[in-house]
Amino acid sequence: MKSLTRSIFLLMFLVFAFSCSDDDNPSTTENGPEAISGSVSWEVNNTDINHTIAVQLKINPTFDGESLSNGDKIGVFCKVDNDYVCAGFSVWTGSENIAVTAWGDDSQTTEKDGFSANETFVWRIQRAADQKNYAASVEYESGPENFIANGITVLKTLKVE
Ligand SMILES: [Ca+2]
Repeated sequence: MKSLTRSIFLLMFLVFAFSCSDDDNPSTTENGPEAISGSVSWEVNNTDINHTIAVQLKINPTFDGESLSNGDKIGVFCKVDNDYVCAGFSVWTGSENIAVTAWGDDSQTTEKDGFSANETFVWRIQRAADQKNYAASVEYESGPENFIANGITVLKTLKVE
């Protein structure tokens, strides 16, 4: 009789332990990258001022630890009023080096249509799979880390996490 009671306790413990680990799984998923809410425009104004940023195949950009997919967009955004506007992007192929052309503000137009001198690059990714947009973080290998006319920069890392 004693061993039966002990078995029941053991069984209850196991059921409890398993239900706890089940509860843990969804929260692990929730801790993955969070998409930017609302619509994000990837329309770009091609002005005559630009800064080139190389994204080499060897740096292996990642989304939640997995390599980016063919068709994912990698873009740089500049600040206009209280919003971020795309000022250059390139499509990742997964098989070659790419370069993102960041466009500068055209001083001949009154509106802000690109990066100001020394403005910080804000990086975003759009996944080809579901068209969702995510904030990305980068590290720089060489070159200026802010916008400068005719600048050339090489990325060291690019990830969404
Ligand atoms: Ca302008």
